[in-house]
Amino acid sequence: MVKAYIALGSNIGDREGNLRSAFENLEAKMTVLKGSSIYETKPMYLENQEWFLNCAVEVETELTPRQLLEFLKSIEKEFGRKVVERNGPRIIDLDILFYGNQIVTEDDLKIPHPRIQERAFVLVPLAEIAPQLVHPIIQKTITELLAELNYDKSEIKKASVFESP
Ligand code: PH2
Ligand code: MG
Ligand code: MG
Repeated sequence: MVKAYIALGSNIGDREGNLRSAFENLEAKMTVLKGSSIYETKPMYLENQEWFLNCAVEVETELTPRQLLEFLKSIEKEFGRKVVERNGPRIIDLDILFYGNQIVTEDDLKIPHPRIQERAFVLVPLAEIAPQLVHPIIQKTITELLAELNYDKSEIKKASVFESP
């Protein structure tokens, strides 16, 4: 069993409903140990789109990184997610952040997720559930990464809280 962290995001339709039902879908194949609050966040990179809801979960899984990726993709597909513009609007986005301490560098699968350290919409929820987690490449904790990131606090607003799993 490996502890993994997954980021969830949605900015189309019933955003909160999408996150909650993705959360339930995850539980079909793994144990969700912790869920962060849900945050409403300003879109990064491509700014001309709706604000996102984002959260992060800690899971325990027997799936390999590849199997986990395929499972997350299958959930995204079930939601009817189309192949969309890079960084553009999405019904649901499920990204692997960490998979234990493992480092994976394949063309279509990079773990840790390469942009964790620049994304407040990932670090803020993650800091709630795993403040002392050490990034296996950068060798800093989530708390440290968040402290080093310059971001506008008004662009990350706490929206609601998952019921504890
Ligand atoms: N996801 C992106 C690009 N930009 N911005 C926010 N606030 N939240 C996201 O989940 C997000 C984003 C690509 O997946
Ligand atoms: Mg993403
Ligand atoms: Mg993605």
